[in-house]
Amino acid sequence: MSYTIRPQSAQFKMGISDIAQFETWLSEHRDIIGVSFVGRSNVGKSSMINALFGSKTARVSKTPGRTREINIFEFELNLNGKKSTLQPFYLIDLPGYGHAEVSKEMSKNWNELMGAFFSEASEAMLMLNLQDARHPDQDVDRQFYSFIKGFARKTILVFNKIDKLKTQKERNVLEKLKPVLSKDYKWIRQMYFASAESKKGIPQVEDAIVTHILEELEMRKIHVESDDI
Ligand SMILES: Nc1nc2c(ncn2[C@@H]2O[C@H](COP(=O)(O)OP(=O)(O)O)[C@@H](O)[C@H]2O)c(=O)[nH]1
Ligand SMILES: [Mg+2]
Repeated sequence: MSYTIRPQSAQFKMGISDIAQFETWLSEHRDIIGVSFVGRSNVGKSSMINALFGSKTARVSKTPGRTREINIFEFELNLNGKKSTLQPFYLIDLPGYGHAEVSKEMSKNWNELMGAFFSEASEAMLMLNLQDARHPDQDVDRQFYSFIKGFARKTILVFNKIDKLKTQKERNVLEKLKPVLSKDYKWIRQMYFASAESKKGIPQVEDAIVTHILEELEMRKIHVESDDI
């Protein structure tokens, strides 16, 4: 018995950049279960979403920082390769941070949208934070962590683009960073190494998302095939 993300099941619902519209949406979706993606712009959020949910789910941009909207999708799970009877779940692609050359207006909008998300979104939304394996733990990553510090959301950290790590030395840097980040940021539950391009580590990240969903369902006493937990 095993659940997986149902490939190509993610349906785009809407893109929101207006704070009032987003707050309304959040208030109407207090109990949703799913996963939200956040990270520095160009870190590979859209590519990772496509690797996990099926190609063409999210737009992969060549121009960094083009995604200024919150993009909301619904997706389904498979059970043993067939569409499960479980409800749809939510996938939220949050606007990236750390993009140079943003206007004051844009960064104000980012702050409002993200502030609303972290304070009002359902607790059952797992946060998947991406960092660049070759350029981890940047100032902007740390700034983002201080921004979300008070919210202590369930988070997994994925170091993407590991295909770009060529030397043992580069790998060691990451291995050494893991305990430092765990200590500094208690809300990070697990860390993964992955590549949206080579697909290495993607099944492990998928497992983490599915496990999170099944735990949330169990807590709500919704029947899931129990071998899986
Ligand atoms: N080598 C490599 N490149 C990647 C990987 N993931 C994304 N990219 C590239 O990084 C750039 C930004 O990716 P995108 O998914 O648009 O990033 P986003 O801004 O975080 O959504 C694109 O040129 C991708 O092809 C990866 O795992 N390995
Ligand atoms: Mg993107």
